[in-house]
Amino acid sequence: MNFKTTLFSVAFLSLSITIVNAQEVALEKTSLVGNRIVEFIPKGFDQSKTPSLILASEPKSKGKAPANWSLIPEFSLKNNKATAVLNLKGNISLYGGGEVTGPLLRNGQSIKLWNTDTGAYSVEGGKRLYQTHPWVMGVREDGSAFGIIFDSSWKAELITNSDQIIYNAEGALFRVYIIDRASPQEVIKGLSELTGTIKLPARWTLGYHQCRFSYDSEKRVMEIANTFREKKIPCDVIWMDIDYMQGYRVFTFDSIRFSNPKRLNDNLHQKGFRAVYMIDPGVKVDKDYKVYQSGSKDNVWVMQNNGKEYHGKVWPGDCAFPDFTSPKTRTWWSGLYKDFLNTGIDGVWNDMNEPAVNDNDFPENKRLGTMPYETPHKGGGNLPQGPHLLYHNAYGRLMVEASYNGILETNPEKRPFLLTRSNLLGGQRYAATWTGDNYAGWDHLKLSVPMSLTLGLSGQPFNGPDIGGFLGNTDGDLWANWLGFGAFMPFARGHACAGTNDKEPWAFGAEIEKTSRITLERRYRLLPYLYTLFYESSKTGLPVMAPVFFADSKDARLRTEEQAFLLGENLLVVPAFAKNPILPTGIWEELNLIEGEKQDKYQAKLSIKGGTIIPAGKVIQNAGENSFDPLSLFVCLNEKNTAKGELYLDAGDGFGFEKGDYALVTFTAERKNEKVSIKVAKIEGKRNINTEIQKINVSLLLDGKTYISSGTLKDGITISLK
Ligand code: NBV
Repeated sequence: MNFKTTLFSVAFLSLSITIVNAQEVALEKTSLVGNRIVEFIPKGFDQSKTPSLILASEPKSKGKAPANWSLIPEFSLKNNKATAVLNLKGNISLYGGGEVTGPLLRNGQSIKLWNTDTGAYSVEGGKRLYQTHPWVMGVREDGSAFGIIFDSSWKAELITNSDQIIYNAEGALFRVYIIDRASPQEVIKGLSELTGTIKLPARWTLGYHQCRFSYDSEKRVMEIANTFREKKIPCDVIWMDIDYMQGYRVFTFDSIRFSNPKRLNDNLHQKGFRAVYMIDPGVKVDKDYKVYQSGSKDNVWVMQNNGKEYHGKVWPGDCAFPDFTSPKTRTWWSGLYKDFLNTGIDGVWNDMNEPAVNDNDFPENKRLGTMPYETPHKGGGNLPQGPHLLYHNAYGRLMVEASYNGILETNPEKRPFLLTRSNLLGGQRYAATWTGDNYAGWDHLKLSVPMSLTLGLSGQPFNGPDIGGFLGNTDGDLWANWLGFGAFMPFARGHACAGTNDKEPWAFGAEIEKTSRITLERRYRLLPYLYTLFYESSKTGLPVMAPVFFADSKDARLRTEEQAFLLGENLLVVPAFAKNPILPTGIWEELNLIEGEKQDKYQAKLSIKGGTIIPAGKVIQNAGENSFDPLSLFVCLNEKNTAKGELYLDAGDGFGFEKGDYALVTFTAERKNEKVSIKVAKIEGKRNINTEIQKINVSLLLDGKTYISSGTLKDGITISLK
């Protein structure tokens, strides 16, 4: 045999082995578990090998799958690794996959599901990010849609070809859920019926957030806070990144630079700010450090197969890692928040929880950036013992469950605010998120729109990018452009990496400062609308920031639009950078909120959809101030000369709303001849809002003109068009 034939036969042999090894796996059970939601269980599926870390609760069978159900996954196994394939018929637009780089439309894409610290999204060409969302939604030509959940946290690859969705897991068989409904919106609702929704966040979390790695002393934090107030630039939150800690030890404060966190937090509160502090999972291995001592005593650490603690390097040097798969560990972790939060901390930021480990001193072929795959996790409760390969993608999700519980237990009268870098589909139940370490460049500015949209289409509405770009220096032009539309994203936070230039709204000179003020004033005027959207999202799972095709899922033109976006379904946002955006048809009227915005080249263009009413407040400096003095309603009539809109309001924090202390007000408008009357059609909830909303100003936007009038909740408002 000459050399050539040997090579050929080796290649042939491995090819035939591949084919022989892949075994088809039949379906064991198919059942209806919700309104047009079908569960598929392959033969041999074993929950002790693939537990569900995604679903909010165990689905209950409601009978057989509909006889004409057409979407049926095919399972196979190769070397004990499971694959599921969904064959697609027709022309389908694919979306989802959670946190991804690349286009909004996912046809012809593939991603790796292995949560990774990926500065500038550079690892594997951006195919592998910080989070795992084994979820794809397909929209058919007729506007109907379906979605598929691969209920697994094993390391995996998700391929979205136009004719096939393929999920290759590096682990055991898993269950699949398919939702098939009349529209993408109904499919997203189905996703949240299975995986849960966000909890209604406190109102202050919807304000502007200012962050930097790091404002490194109490003095600097107060300088930043005071500057916002002096310059009258609205802001609600200042963030404390890792440098507030004592030698990067979590749950400690630097004894010199942050010697009195209570004083700092009190001072921030006095000025109408909230304080959010970072907590990482790695706990410094230090026998004199209380957290390490108590964790060791309670046996909470991830241990290696050889019985020794697993140690990995992170900011503080060698760290031990809580094994969050164990309920006992999660309880221990929750308990750490009490003293910490009692210094007056309002919110928590969990970072590095992929978990990221710095193994740069390892030889290149041994670097994993996290724990070795075979590292065992204890499990407990519903979770079996299992290797890191199974639990890695759930590490951040289990951490935020423990953090969330600790925050709530410490302050049961407040709504927890938690931001996480890593998560798993379903983890929106515990934490908001941001899109990790982007960089200050035009490509990442533009990418931030499809990234946020895709997270929203994957069950996580409360998300946003580091506005301005985290890595690298930012110039005024980039900053103002980014803030110009970033201010309309659900989570709006400016952030900056250590060693980069100042990136606060005033850091780029007077012109950009003015622009930034206008932008943030626009966001703050829209807080009543935004808060209403978050309320709706907490009920339905619908995205706060939605793709333009949500305006008409039958309109094929809109399927690729990823510059413009919708806030809710009634407000269209076209960023200043957008070139030839593809916009929905029908009546849309331009909405202007702040004087000077129209002449400002950095501001996104806002338009209201015909048939809708958008509630707005006045310009305030933080979300705690009275916004409804007066309440503004922007009205845009449809072809039938009517309009409708909702306003949700409550105490802004706490859980009184669950007992009825809220008001969901429905406004309607109707034109008869030359008169348009606007009235309250319905108020749901027990909150008395007559003192909160005394006066209402209405702006009717009609054919490019604005008609103004005012009135009260009780009497309504009439506008004469003459
Ligand atoms: O804690 C520092 C940073 C943080 O500012 C950033 O937002 C995280 O994504 N963190 C990552 C650690 C490493 C940054 C190079």
